[in-house]
Amino acid sequence: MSTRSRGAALLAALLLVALATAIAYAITFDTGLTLRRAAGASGQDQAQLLAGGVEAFAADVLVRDRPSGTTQLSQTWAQPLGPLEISGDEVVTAAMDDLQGRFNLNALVDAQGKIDPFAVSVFENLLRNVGLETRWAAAIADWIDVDDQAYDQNGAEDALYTTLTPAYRAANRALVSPSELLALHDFGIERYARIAPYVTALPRSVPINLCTAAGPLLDALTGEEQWTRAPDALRKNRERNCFPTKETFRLQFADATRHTRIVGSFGVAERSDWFALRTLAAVGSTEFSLYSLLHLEDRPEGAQARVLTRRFAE
Ligand SMILES: [Ca+2]
Ligand SMILES: [Ca+2]
Repeated sequence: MSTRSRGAALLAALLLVALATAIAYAITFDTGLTLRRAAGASGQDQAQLLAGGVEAFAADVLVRDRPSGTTQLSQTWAQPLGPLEISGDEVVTAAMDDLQGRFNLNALVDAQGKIDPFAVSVFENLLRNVGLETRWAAAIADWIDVDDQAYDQNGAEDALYTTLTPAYRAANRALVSPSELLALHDFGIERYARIAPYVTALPRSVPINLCTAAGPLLDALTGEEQWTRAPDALRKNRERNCFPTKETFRLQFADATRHTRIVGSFGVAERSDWFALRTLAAVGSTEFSLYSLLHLEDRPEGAQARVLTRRFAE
């Protein structure tokens, strides 16, 4: 064999080895990926099942708390669950929120879809109490109200939104989610994060539960500054019972007219039908988070908690 052909044979052998290595690597890599994918999918399924179990458990807790007649923070539903280790690498964490302890943005308009100026003034108080500018109250009211006329100099309708890039239009209907606040021009995620724990988007006529209403909301209603800076005092009053009861709340008003307007614009209650459940289920390194909107209904056969909406994040 000439030097030349020996060289060619060596090169061919080296090429074959290189190819074989590449193929072997590709096979190993693909098998590894397939295995990981399979493990991920089964972990995901398991995590979803766990979250579904927690949801059923939460619904049951709500039904069990129902006969007490009030919905208050000392009850079982209000106690956060976990982190709870189910077995080895399965962990769940969950917490339930009473949505009637929040300001219902859909109450900014009346039954005809017209802005309720008193409700706007209460929302301005709430914005102020959480450290935001009061001007956003008019903007969100215009977003919801049926007409196309700006409420005041702080209002915003299509005349503004259609000039933006990209252009869009006001919803002019009840909110489906409080996250629609992010549609307001320049509102931004930071303001949203600050107001989000205090607002909700429920049917307009759902009343505020005084026993679970946050301090800044109670203060927004009374027009005073009693609880915003004293959350511990409010918590203490709620350790065992509903506080304030409808009667205690009424007595807080020096001006009875304001109390009547609160009842007229929002309605007040000592129990709730609307709850949000947040569940995080982890199986190994796979996580699954579930948001469930629960509605408690009284039926002839007893109370029942129905899931109206579910949102997932993996
Ligand atoms: Ca409008
Ligand atoms: Ca308007």
